[in-house]
Amino acid sequence: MSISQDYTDYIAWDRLPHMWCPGCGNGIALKGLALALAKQGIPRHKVLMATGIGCSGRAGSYVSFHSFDGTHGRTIAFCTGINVAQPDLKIVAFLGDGDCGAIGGNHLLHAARRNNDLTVLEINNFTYGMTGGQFSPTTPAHSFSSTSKHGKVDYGMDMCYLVAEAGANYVASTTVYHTAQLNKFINEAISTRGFSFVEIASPCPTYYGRHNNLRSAPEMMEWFKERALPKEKYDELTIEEKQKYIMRGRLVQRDREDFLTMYMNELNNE
Ligand SMILES: Cc1ncc(C[n+]2csc(CCOP(=O)(O)OP(=O)(O)O)c2C)c(N)n1
Ligand code: SF4
Repeated sequence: MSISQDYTDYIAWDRLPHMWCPGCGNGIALKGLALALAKQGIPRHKVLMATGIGCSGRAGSYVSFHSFDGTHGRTIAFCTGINVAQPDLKIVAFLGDGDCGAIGGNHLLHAARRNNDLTVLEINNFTYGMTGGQFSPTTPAHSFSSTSKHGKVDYGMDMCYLVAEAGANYVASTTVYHTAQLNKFINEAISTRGFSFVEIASPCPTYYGRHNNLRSAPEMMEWFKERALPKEKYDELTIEEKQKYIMRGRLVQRDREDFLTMYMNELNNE
């Protein structure tokens, strides 16, 4: 198979048009991945996109390389198995905040702790898009959703700090408004051996936006522009203030041995 160097080679154009609403951010994140794969010249037969259930999960249908559609919340667990069976594959999980933060949160933490060689792109639209706009673990406190009509009473979870503390080799966060940074972070994540994680704040004007007075895609993009703070500034905020802002920056970049390397070393030392 030939080496692809144009991002368009990684998109399954014959499967378009896509099913995402106008103004949805999933396509921008997907393009960021395609650009990174092209930049690194990774052959299509060496990449696997793993998705779960959700609007973000449809991304696997729009790529021209291997894709795998897992059950809701379990995709990362499947990825850890695929990684040890097919270590030469570049595995990228493209998951919603509900999928990898709620039902799949346990798998996320343990894959980060084990430092399995895979990349997780968390498309954080602050809601369960596919099922009608219920709140998710990343929905900020006081936000409105179809299950918090009077305002959400618990705090949104900081996924990046959790994954970083669990042991991932690479953790970064940005928004689809900040495309240059988004493309750079995805590129760095897929170049990392071990567990890498990029949280990507992404507009869902249909649900999160509609419930929170951000009814159009441009309004949501303005919100990201104003509310996404560089990490140094974000870190100065109180836990209450953080509910109103999004962190933009890289938390971790290290080269701790990944799970499979450690495993093989242990075997060889016996
Ligand atoms: C085991 C299981 N539980 C619940 C569901 C219902 N379900 C489908 S998608 C979804 C949440 C989607 O939200 P998210 O993962 O954030 O993705 P988005 O649609 O926002 O991209 C839920 C709860 C399911 N399909 N399977
Ligand atoms: S419901 Fe939200 S997340 Fe789903 S496709 Fe529409 S805008 Fe995107």
